[in-house]
Amino acid sequence: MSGCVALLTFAASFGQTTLFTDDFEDGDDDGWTVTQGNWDVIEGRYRPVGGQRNYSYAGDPTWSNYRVEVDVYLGEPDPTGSHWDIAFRVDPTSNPCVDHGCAGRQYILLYDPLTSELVLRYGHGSGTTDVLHYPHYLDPLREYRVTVTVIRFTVTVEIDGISFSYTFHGSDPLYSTGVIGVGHYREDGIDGGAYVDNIVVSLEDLCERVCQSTDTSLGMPATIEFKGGDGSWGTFGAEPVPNQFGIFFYGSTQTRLPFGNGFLCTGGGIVRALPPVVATGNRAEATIDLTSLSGIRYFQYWFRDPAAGGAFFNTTDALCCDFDAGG
Ligand SMILES: [Ca+2]
Ligand SMILES: [Ca+2]
Repeated sequence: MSGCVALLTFAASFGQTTLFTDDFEDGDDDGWTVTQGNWDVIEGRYRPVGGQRNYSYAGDPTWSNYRVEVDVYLGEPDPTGSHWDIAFRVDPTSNPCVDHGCAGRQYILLYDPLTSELVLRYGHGSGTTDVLHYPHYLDPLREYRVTVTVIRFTVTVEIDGISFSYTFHGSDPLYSTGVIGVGHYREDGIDGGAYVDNIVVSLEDLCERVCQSTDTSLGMPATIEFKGGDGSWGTFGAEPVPNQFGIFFYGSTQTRLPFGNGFLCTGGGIVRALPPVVATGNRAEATIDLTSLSGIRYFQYWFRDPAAGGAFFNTTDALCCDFDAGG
């Protein structure tokens, strides 16, 4: 959740955007790619069918900050070893799978009934590494609603009334985008009745729209967008804007002062993202280094608009981005 406080909001904030849902009630698994074992849709649920290892993924590899909610039914545990996995920011080209020695590049949440632990793990091309063991017993033969939220490099897990977080950093691989996956492992290879269902993936906005903009020479106000990225970089866009040059900039406070033909929405030690950009097709775009930013920043775009007369320049509205969100 963003910590932005919209002091001067004129445009509506973004709502929750659903990226993907599947309740399997249509009886098929269209949109899923199985990389290990077999999965079947049985009685409106997605089930690993036999075998020791089962893995399947779905989604768009450009997904960055998102929340995955899924019903997980824990089947009969295998006394010799079993776990289910929810994977996220999975690189679908890395042959993701459920094994310890899996080469897939991905983040994984799993439950291990032998140790009664929830485990946060990553796969990195030559195996997997556990970064967090969270002791918590889950009853078998029960369905749980699992929520995994990944914003920047912070993962927050909610299940069974508990919640914990971990921030990937330092020597961890930093995967900024990727699809979701589901996995199941049973040493004995018997069908233990496990399944997943009611999967919802929703966009977690790092930024909220604030302040306002005025009509340009194109006859409508220009807006700024956060188009994706993670903790270390972000791509910002502005449209529709005249095909002139402009500069994205940001500051730590929100203002609303007359500025050119529009408003200055950003204050507090303004930083210009150089070099300036030139809009084409009435769109401007820039990738900005966010590495050193923490807390809240307000982003806006300044652009020349000679055809409009007046001050010959204007601005977009602003985005309030919370770089501590999820932390
Ligand atoms: Ca389907
Ligand atoms: Ca269902």
